[in-house]
Amino acid sequence: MERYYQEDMECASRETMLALQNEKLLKQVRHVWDNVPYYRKKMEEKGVTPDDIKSVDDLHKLPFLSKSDLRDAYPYGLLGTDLKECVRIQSTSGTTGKRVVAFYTQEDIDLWEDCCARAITAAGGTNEDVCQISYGYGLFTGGPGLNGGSHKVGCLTIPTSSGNTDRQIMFINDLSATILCCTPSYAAYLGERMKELGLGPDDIPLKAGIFGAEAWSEEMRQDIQNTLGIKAYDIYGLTELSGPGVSFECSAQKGMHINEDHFYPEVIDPDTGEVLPEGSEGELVFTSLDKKAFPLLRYRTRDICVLSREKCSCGRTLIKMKKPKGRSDDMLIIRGVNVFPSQIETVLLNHGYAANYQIIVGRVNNTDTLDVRVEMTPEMFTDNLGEIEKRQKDLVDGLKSMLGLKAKVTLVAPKSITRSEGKAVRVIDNRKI
Ligand code: DLL
Repeated sequence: MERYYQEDMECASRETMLALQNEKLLKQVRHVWDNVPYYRKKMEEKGVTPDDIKSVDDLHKLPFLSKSDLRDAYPYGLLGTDLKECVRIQSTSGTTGKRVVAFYTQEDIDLWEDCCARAITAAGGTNEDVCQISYGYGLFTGGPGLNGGSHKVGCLTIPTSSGNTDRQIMFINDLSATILCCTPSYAAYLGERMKELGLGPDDIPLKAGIFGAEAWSEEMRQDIQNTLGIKAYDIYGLTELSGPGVSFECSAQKGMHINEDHFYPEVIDPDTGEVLPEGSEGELVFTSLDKKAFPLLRYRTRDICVLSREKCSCGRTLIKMKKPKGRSDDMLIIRGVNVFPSQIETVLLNHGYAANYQIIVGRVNNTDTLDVRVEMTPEMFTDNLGEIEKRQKDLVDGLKSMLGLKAKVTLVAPKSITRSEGKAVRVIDNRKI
């Protein structure tokens, strides 16, 4: 039986949801106009006032916000309340430029944790479960967000944070953890380590995993499910909008339901900004409908995705997004061809490899080069050169048919690629260095 955390919202009729979204949007636009001079100026430049926005159909009139706006407005420029009403900040890892700092009032945290509680409940979680949270705690939103959701559901919560893999495994077994929350790459690593310790899927008490924060392929899901003997659910979110729980997967495991009573989604053409019809692939844009401290309108995520209102077997009516293909800024352009790391991952896993790989891009004599280093699994490990060459050629062919590009493939020994405890870094683009 499917369980819901907030059934009235998760299964609302289309009319109820739309009426709520319209009501919240009008209030939110007024709130931003009155309290966020940075965005008000953008609206004025576009010649829009709150009176022009009567429903979500008018959203396209509003200006976009992008990561560069967040950097320009750092740290307080997009704050929608007095600082004394805020109780927390969280922040992105910010590999380039300034970090994004997001602010929360107590109510903002409350609705964020509700979103995470919906995700945990959709993965089968109840107050009888033990939920181990191996996302990082601290400025990263993964640990704190799911921790709050787990409390709301009433699970016994184990806040291990990431790292110290053998201790993670000890807690899972000693305290009979039934739900594991971490990045998919860390889940794969935990599975690998358990295997080394002689633990098979039937020896582990886990029944479900809630994995997100990075793009992962359907093939990787199968792999993790088999190794850990669990059902693996996807979860999506970003710091700018609160953190994990913007959308979450249900028992159907076919895309994530967006918590659209809080986050209104659009898909746009990333080049022209034009809003695309449902079912088209494009850049996801979100409007936070009720966050007060950091109320972003039409925020461009750079995630490439497809929305769908197809009826879902779980009974939820919340709109769904397909697995994001990756970020537009993760997309590599190699010899003029668009390549997402997730496409390479699909080929590798379809050929029996695990998701331990590195993509190295370079340029020689003005031509881009694509090198894929992938680990052999312990079962396929061999020093028979003929065998290795045959395997490499199979992968070159597989990548050619997926990408339309010739790549160089190098098979490396098991465990020679560094494991990640958080978001995996898979691409090294030497053209940028
Ligand atoms: O990664 C929040 C989060 C924590 C989500 C835990 C899920 C679980 P940021 O560090 O701000 O926030 O990174 C956000 O990560 O724009 C996507 O590009 C990517 N991302 C997040 N979830 C998924 C997912 C957290 N399920 C950025 N699939 C987003 C693919 C994801 N990409």
